[in-house]
Amino acid sequence: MPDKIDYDTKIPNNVELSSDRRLQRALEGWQPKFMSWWGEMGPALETNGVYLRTAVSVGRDGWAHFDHVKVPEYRWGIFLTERKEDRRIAFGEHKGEPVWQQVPGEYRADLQRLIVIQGDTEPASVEQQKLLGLTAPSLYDLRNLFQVNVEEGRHLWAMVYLLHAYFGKEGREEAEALLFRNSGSPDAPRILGAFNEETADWLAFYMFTYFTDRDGKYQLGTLKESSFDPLSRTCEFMLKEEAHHMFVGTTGVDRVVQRSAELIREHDRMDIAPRGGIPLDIIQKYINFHYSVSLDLFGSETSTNAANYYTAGLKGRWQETRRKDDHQLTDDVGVLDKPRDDGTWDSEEMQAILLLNLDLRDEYVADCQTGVKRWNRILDEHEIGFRFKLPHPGFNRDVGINSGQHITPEGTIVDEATWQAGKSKWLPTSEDLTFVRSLMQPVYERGKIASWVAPPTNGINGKPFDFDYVHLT
Ligand code: BYC
Ligand code: FE
Ligand code: FE
Repeated sequence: MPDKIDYDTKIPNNVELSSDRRLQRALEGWQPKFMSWWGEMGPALETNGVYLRTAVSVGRDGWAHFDHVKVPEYRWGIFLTERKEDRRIAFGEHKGEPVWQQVPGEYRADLQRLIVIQGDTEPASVEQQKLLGLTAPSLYDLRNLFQVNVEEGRHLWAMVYLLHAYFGKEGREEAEALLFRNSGSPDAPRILGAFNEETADWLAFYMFTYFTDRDGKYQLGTLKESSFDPLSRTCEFMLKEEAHHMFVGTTGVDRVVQRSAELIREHDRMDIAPRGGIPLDIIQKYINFHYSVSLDLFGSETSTNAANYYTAGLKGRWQETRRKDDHQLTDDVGVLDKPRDDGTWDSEEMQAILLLNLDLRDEYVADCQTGVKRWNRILDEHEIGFRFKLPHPGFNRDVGINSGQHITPEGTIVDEATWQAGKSKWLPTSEDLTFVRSLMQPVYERGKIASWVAPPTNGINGKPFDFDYVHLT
């Protein structure tokens, strides 16, 4: 399996695509459909070259090459990490057996479903971010948006490759459907809820890349453990790209908080909206929204689907191989906090294997806390008493045991009237959204930046902030 990627072919790849003519033809048939989807649903802003990274190898060092590229000419391709000889199944009932290079018939439907759900999110996010290029706060940010977009497009390629290569006619049909469903479409929406929400402004974009791309990181982490080796290797490479998406989110929110804190100090008032900054309570409402919507992506706290995927060896736990247990979970128990009808909380002991979605969500929540800590440190440095908080995991939920309940950010179970009365304090109101949108004026001069966000401390690939990251037409 070559480490280097072959760029001399129509579809760049390191899977020796040219040795399988049928597969190559099928993917070359899908390629123009992808391109017309990109043209229609991809970034609305036309540019004349963006400073993008392209994968040159899948090895540990030096995998990326940076240059100005015309976005529709980006070389999307199929990149899997190298095969590990003698890789063994790490969990479930097949633990210890060699991993699978083909799809076992009995798991075909489940594996296909997992791949389709994963694949569906990738183009969805590109669709959600379609208009953001029209209002970027700097050329640096514009470049990062396009980088994220082309890589999510490549993640779609990653899943489509698996569908074409291993799932026959049904797989090819699912690959078509991935271009047919659209974010927010009333008739053919994307599969998961969060991917039908709008990403209407740049604060939402930073929050999305912090909270929602982070779900992607955790889900890919569990699929990387899969016994189906091609899925595992694909996800491993996707995770390398994902690191930049995390970076865009973390530092994006950092920079908004930094700028707001500066304005609060400068004008000695919390209401910095008239001074062109985003008030901290609006940032907190955005956190509440994006975090709660992203928690829905983990599915129900108790899930027989997840238990079956685990036992079958299709989807593992976060860092499965580092866990110190039998990796089968036949006798293990866990605890689930449940809201009671009388408005109090109950803890129920359950089989751990039924709580795997919750197990992954707990890992995710702990990771999200690190962002909140960073943002509070910025406030602290500016001697501002306000503190950001993640809301209670039951807050504003549509999936799992808390859906249908009204739970405040503090975790109090309340009635409908109290919820309605509190909502405008907890979630962005239409006035908040209109205000944030009013700040979104494009700044496309080299080295300049919008009023509501601080410049980054470093540029991309060692370049300065005022580098010409994007050539506009
Ligand atoms: N919306 O047993 P349960 C990313 C359905 S993000 C609507 O709890 P399970 C990215 C569910 O289908 C990562 N429906 O579900 C980020 C089931 O239906 P059936 C994406 C939902 O299967 C940013 C029923 O409810 N990857 O990569 O344990 C930018 C019972 O549910 C939802 C993956 O998600 C929902 N939110 O868990 C770009 C990995 N949740 O069977 C990209 C693949 C559940 O009763 N997917 N339902 O008809 C999975 O592992 C699992 O399918 C889920 C759900 C974790 C999503
Ligand atoms: Fe992705
Ligand atoms: Fe991502």
